Amino acid sequence: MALKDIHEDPNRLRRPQKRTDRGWVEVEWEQAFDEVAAGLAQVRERHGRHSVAIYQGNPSVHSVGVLTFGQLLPAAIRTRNNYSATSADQLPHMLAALQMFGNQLRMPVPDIDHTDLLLVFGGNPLVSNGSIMTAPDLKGRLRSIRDRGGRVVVFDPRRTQTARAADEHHFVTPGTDALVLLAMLHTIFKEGLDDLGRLGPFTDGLSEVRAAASRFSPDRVAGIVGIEANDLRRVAREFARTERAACYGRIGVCTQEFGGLCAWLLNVLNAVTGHLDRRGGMMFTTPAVDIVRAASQMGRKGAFGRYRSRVRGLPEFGGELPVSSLAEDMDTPGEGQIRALVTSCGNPVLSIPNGARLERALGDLEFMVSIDIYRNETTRHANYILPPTWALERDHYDLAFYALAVRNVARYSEAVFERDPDQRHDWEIYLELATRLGLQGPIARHLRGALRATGRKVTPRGVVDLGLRLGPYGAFGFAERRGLTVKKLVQSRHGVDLGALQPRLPEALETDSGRLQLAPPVYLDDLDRLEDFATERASRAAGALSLIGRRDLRSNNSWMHNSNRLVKGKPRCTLLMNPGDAGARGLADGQRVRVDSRVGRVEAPVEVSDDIMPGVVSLPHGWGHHREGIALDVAREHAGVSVNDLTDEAYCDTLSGNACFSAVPVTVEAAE
Ligand SMILES: Nc1nc2c(c(=O)[nH]1)N[C@H]1C(S)=C(S)[C@@H](COP(=O)(O)OP(=O)(O)OC[C@H]3O[C@@H](n4cnc5c(=O)[nH]c(N)nc54)[C@H](O)[C@@H]3O)O[C@H]1N2
Ligand SMILES: Nc1nc2c(c(=O)[nH]1)N[C@H]1C(S)=C(S)[C@@H](COP(=O)(O)OP(=O)(O)OC[C@H]3O[C@@H](n4cnc5c(=O)[nH]c(N)nc54)[C@H](O)[C@@H]3O)O[C@H]1N2
Ligand SMILES: [Mo]
Repeated sequence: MALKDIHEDPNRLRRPQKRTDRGWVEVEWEQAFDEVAAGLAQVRERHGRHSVAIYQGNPSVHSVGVLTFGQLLPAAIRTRNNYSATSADQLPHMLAALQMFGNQLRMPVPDIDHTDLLLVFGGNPLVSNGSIMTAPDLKGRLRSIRDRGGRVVVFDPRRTQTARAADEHHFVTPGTDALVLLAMLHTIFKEGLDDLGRLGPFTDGLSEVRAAASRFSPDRVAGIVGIEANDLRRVAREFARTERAACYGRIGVCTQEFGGLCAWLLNVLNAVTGHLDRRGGMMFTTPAVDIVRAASQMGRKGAFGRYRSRVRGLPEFGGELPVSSLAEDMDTPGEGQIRALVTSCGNPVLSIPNGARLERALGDLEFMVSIDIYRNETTRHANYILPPTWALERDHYDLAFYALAVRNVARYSEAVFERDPDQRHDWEIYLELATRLGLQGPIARHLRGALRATGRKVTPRGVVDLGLRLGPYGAFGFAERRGLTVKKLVQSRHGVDLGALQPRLPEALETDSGRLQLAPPVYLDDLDRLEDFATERASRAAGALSLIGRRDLRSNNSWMHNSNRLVKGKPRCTLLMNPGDAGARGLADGQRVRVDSRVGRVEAPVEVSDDIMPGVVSLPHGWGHHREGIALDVAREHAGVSVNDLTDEAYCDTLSGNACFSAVPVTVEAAE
C-alpha cells in the first residue's frame, strides 16, 4: 500500500553519498566505487581480512539482485565476520533443517490449504502475512480451515489478531515453548499415539526422542509454562489423532533462550505423529527454481560450529557468526578485532540486541560503507552510502519465498519504471565492489562458470532463467515448449500455478546417512540446560516482568516509518501491560513509563490491555528515530523508542547463537 510513497520519497537516496567534514555530499559512482574499494582494501591490508565485517539485512531476501549476487562481496572479502538478520530470526529453523534433513534451506511449511488442525506457536500470520509460510490472503486461508470444520490453536503470550481469529488460544510464558512441546510429546509417547507412518523405514532416533520427552511430563511443566496439564494433554491427543494436522512455529519460538530446541521439537512433533511430509501437515516445497538443490550443488548445504566468534565463542552457522556477538567483536580490542563494516539492506542499530552498543562501536570504526536507500540510524555512520534502485525500478522473482510457499507458484515481475540512467542496481554495486576487491571462492566460480557454459548474460534475470530451465518444471527437463523460462513467465502476466505441495521424502533428504535424523546429538546435549532452567524456574518466585516484541501491519521492521500513511494515527510504539501489573504499579493507560533492563533504559507510554499475559510486557521493534544525523523527515516525527536498547546481547540461545527478543527481564515504573 505504500510502494508509491517509498518510490517517490524525497528522502530516498539515488546517488552515492560521501560523508565529509562539510557534511554529506553527492559523488559520481565511479569515484564512489574506487574510494570504497580502496577504503576496505586498506583496512584489510592493515589488519587482515577478518577485520572487515559484513552485515546483510532482511530486504536482501526481497531482492533478486541480492539473492543472486549478494554472496559475491563476502566471497571477495573472505571474512569470518559475516553477519545477517538470520541470527536475529529463523536461524533455529535452518539449523534444524540442516541437522535433521541435511540442508539448511529444507524447511517445512504448513500445508495450510489442506489441514484440519493448525497449531501456531509464536507467529502472528494475520499481521506478518505469514513467515516461512508464503501465502496471499492468510485471513481467508485460516478462515477456510474453520469453514471445513477444522481448528486453529494459538500459543502466544499475547492475544494477537491471529489468536482472536482462532478457536483456542493459550497464553504461554515467554521462553518456555520447548517445555510445552516436550510435554505434548510426553503424552503422545505415553499414550502410544506416536506413529511415524511412511517415514518409519528411513527415520533414525525415535527411542532417543522418546527418552527425552519422558523427562518432561505435563504435570511437571504446567506451572512453568502457564498452561494447565490437562490442556497440554488434550491438545497433544487431538493433534496426534487428527489425520491432517500441522504444528507451525515462527519467530516467537526462534528468538528465545531455547530457540534451537524449539525448532527441533516442532519437527519432531510433526514427524512422530505422521504429520511431516504429508498432505495437510508440514510439507516441503517444489519450487520452480530449486534453490535448495542449487545451494547443495554449490557446496552450501550448510554448516555449524566450524569456528566460533572471537570474544564469546558463539558458533558459526552457514558461514555466518551471530549478530549477538557483532558489537563485542567490534569494540573489544585484540587480535582479529573488527575495524571496518559493510552493511547492505540492514539497520542493525535498531534491529540487533543492544543496538546502542553497536551504535557506539560504529563511531570508532576505521571505515564503513552502507548499501541502502536511506540515511538512517545505521547508515549515517558510514563513510559512503551507495543507494541501489528500489522495488519498482528493478525486475523481481521471489527466489527465496517461493521455496517457502504453501503452493508451488512462479511469477516474474519486470520493472514498472525505468531507472534513471544514473542509478545502479544492487547486483551491479556488488559486482563492481567485488571485482575491485578481487573476486574469489567457489560461489563466484560457480556463477561465472554456469553462465558462461550456457552463454547467458550475467544478470539476475539470466541466473533466474537458468534456474528455471534447470528446475523441476524447466525447459531442460521438459520439451522446450512446455518448460518454464523467464520469457514464459513474463508472458503469463499473473504467473503460473504449479500445484499443491507434494510429498518429497525420502528423496529430498541430504543427510550423510540419507535418513531423517530425529535426534541429532546437538539437541540431546542441550536438554540438560533446559532441565536446569525448568528446575530453577519452578522454584523461582515471580519477580521481574518479561519483555516480548510485536509486529504491526503498517510497519516493516525498522524502515517503513517514512511513509506518512503508514505511521499516521495514534502512536504505536507503546508498552503493552496487563491491567493487574499496571494496577500493582499504580500505572494508568497512556501514562509515560520508564523501562529498564540490564543494558539500557527507554521511556514510552503504557497501554493497558488484558490481551497481554500477566507478568509480560510488549514493545514493538524498529522504532527509535530520534537519533541525530538521520535523513528521514517523516519517521523523525514519529520517533518512538528502540526496544533493542533494552534487549541484551549477552542473553541468547547458546545452542544456536540466535538472538533473544523474548523473555528479556525488565522493570517498569512511572517516568518522572
Ligand atoms: N526486538 C526485536 N528485534 C528484532 C526483531 C524482533 O521481532 N524484535 N525481528 C528481527 C528480524 S525477524 C529481522 S528480519 C531483523 C531485521 O533487521 P534488519 O534487516 O537489520 O532491519 P530492517 O529494518 O529490515 O532494515 C532494512 C534496511 O534495508 C534498507 N532497504 C530497504 N529496501 C532496500 C533495498 O531494496 N536495497 C537495499 N540495499 N536496502 C534496502 C532500509 O532502508 C533499511 O535500512 O530485525 C530483527 N530484530
Ligand atoms: N506487517 C509486518 N509484517 C512482517 C514484518 C513486520 O515487521 N511487519 N516483519 C517480517 C519479518 S522480518 C518476519 S521474520 C516475519 C515474522 O513473522 P511472525 O513470526 O508471524 O511475526 P510476529 O508478529 O513477530 O509473531 C511472533 C509472535 O510470537 C509471540 N511470542 C513472543 N515471545 C513468545 C514466546 O516465548 N513463545 C510464544 N509461543 N510466542 C511468543 C509474539 O507475541 C508474536 O505474536 O514477519 C514479516 N512480516
Ligand atoms: Mo525477519
